[in-house]
Amino acid sequence: MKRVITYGTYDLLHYGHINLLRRAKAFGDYLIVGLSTDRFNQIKHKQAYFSYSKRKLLLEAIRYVDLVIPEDTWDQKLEDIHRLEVDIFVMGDDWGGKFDFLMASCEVVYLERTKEISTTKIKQDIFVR
Ligand code: C2G
Repeated sequence: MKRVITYGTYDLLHYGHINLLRRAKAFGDYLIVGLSTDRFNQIKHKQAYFSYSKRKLLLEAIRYVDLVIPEDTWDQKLEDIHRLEVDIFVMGDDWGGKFDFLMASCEVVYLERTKEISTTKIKQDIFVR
């Protein structure tokens, strides 16, 4: 049973997120998502449109996602990986190299981001309509 983990805010869920989750799941049999809490989003200077509970509801409805846990801090990843016996850590390559320190505990994979879509772009495009 290969266990995969990834982290993010996943606000205004879009096909770029789904592409990431589908490819992350393909590395194993069980995918855990560390979903940024509203408090952690403040630390990340991100103002999510949907609350944590709404974003969690959406993620849990995705066939690739097996478990959603709260992401409260930058440095919980190592503890999550050990506690949840994670084999592979996956992130989009906008984070390339940022989490290489986790290589001591699990495989680290950065996947190419889906081009020309982002939560910020969705907000901008809707705003100007
Ligand atoms: N993503 C992607 N393609 C896009 C947009 C996002 O592959 N067009 C990926 C990101 O690379 C990330 C995941 O989808 O792996 C979630 O994206 P965000 O919600 O923007 O995540 P972020 O705010 O970068 O939070 O501790 C890690 C942070 O919580 C990551």
